[in-house]
Amino acid sequence: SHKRSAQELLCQLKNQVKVQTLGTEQPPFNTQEWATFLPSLHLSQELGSLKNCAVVSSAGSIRNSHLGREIGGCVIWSDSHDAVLRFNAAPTSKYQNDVGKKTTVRLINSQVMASNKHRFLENALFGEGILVAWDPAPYSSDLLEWYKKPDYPIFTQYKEYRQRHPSQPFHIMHPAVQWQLWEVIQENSDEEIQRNPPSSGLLGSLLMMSVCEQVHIYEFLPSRRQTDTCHYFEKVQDTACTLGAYHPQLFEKNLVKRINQGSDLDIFQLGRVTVPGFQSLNC
Ligand code: NCC
Repeated sequence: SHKRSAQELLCQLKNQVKVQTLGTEQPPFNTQEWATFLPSLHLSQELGSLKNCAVVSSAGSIRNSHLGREIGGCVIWSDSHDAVLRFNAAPTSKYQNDVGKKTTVRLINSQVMASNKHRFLENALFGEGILVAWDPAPYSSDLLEWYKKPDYPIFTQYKEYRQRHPSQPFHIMHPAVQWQLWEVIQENSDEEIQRNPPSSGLLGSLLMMSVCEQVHIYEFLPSRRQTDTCHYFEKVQDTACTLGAYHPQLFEKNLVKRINQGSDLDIFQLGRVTVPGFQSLNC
């Protein structure tokens, strides 16, 4: 079969993956109750249109990268990115030298929202920026089916959080996004991949590509600092963190490698991938 070029792949992503958050248009969310919880603005409206954005993976290999200044967000540093996206419970405090300071968007999976470990409802770490939650919904993306039986209790936790922190913007990603993205990964892989949703890393990258002119993705493709340490903020060692067990991470990373517009040296030295935002593409 024809192997798509970088431009073709980018256009396929732009046209096949509609990055959207839940609104009150569709059942079961078209109720009075949900209208009080779900934000009135969609995420793209809330973020507006951004120029340079950064996506910061949680990989252990970002440790000692000194990428903090480049990623930005500190008053005494120049702000090289207009928006920074981080994942799950990844902290900035104590790691600013390597991961930067500000958090504009935090993408969290429903497991994080439900686990006791992260104390999601109280932990101040989740208080900065716009929250976006997702849950591994059934492949059908049928909203009712998902609503009755989410993988983790995303809806109860979401409501509880909104009640406690009513002024913080908080969106839920539409489950169709993960499966549209999964289809693109599968269509561009030689092997049959497991039918599990892509990792937060790829979902977050797509999210930023849908609102930014250009996106830098840090330490998603491993640099020369590659390590078995899962996260930059924990001591846990696990090779599956980088190449994946549940998520089709190997295939995700191959896809990102193919759309990278930066050099291989940037990946090797900085752990940096550069991709255009959808608005910068002519397709
Ligand atoms: O580890 P996690 O991911 O929170 O990492 C966020 C994203 O960073 C990229 N990453 C991370 C570590 C690593 N060594 N290499 C990487 O490239 C990945 O792109 C990853 O998506 C997730 O995707 O949501 C995930 O969440 C964790 C876990 O639920 C949370 O950290 C909360 O504890 C999952 N781990 C487990 O279930 C044990 C992980 O599989 C995926």
